[in-house]
Amino acid sequence: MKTAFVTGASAGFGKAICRQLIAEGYRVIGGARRMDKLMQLGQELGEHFIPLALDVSDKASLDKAIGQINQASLSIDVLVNNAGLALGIERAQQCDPQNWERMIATNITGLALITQRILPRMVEANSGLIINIGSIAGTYPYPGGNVYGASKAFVKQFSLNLRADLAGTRVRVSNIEPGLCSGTDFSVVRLNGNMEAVEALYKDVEAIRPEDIANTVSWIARQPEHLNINSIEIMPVAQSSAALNVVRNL
Ligand code: NDP
Ligand code: 8X3
Repeated sequence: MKTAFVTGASAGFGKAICRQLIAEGYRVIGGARRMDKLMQLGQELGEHFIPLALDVSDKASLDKAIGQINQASLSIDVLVNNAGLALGIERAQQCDPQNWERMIATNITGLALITQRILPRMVEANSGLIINIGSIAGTYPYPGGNVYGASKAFVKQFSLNLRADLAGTRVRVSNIEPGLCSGTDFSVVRLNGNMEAVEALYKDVEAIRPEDIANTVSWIARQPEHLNINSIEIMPVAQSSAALNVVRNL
C-alpha cells in the first residue's frame, strides 16, 4: 500500500485530496493544527487515514510529527505540501507585519522544512513524488497580493530548483498553481472572517472546487514513472488576466 502525506488536511483542498487518495487505495497521513477536524475526517475515511498534529510554522511541532512518522516506519511515497494561508488583502504600505511573518513561516519556511525532512528517504529509495500547492498569485501580481504572492513565487521556484537537485534520481516534483477556488476556508481566513466580503468575492462566479484540485493531484500521481509534471496552472473559465494598470496625471 502506498503512503501519502498531506499537509493542511483539516479543510479545503487538503481534505478533498485525502478523500481522493483514500478512495484510490492509499494510506494517508493527514497533518494540520486542528486535531478535532482531522479526527472527524478520520471517522469518515476509516483506518487508512492517520491524523497527525502538525503546525508547519512551529519547528518543534514539525520535528515531533516527522519523528512520529519515522517511528511508525512509514515511508512516504507522495508528499502533498498543501498547508498554507493568505492573511489580509491590504496594500503593502498598510499591512500588519505579523501577517507577513505568519505567511512566510507557513508558506515558505514550513513547506521547505517539511520537504527537507521527507526528501532524504525518497532519494534513498530512488522513488517518490512531491506535489506542492502554489498559486497563480506566484505568477500574476495583483494589489494586496504582496507577501502571499511572493510566498507562492517561492513555491514555484523551489519546485523547479528541487528538480535540478534531484537530477539523476527518480524522485519527482510538481507544482499545482490554482486560481480562484471556492468551497474552502481560504478566503474566510484571508478576510478575517468577514463573511460578507467572502460572499461578494464568489458571487455569481463558478470557481474551481476543491475536488478539481484533488483530481489534479490524483492525475499527477497516476502518470508513468518516466514523466515529471513540472507545473500545472489552473483557473476557472470565469477568471482571466487583466490589462496592466496605467495611472494618468500621476
Ligand atoms: P483552507 O483554509 O481551506 O485550508 C488550509 C489548510 O492549511 C487547513 O487544513 C489548515 O489547517 C492548514 N494550515 C494552515 N496553517 C497551517 C500550519 N501552520 N500548519 C499546518 N497546517 C496549516 O485553504 P485551501 O484549501 O483553499 O488552501 C490550501 C492551499 O491551497 C494553500 O496553500 C493555499 O495557499 C492554496 N491555494 C488556495 C487557493 C484558493 O483560492 N482557495 C488558490 C490557490 C492556492 P489548520 O488550520 O487545522 O492547521
Ligand atoms: C489563491 C488564489 O487569486 O486569490 O492563491 O491569490 S488568489
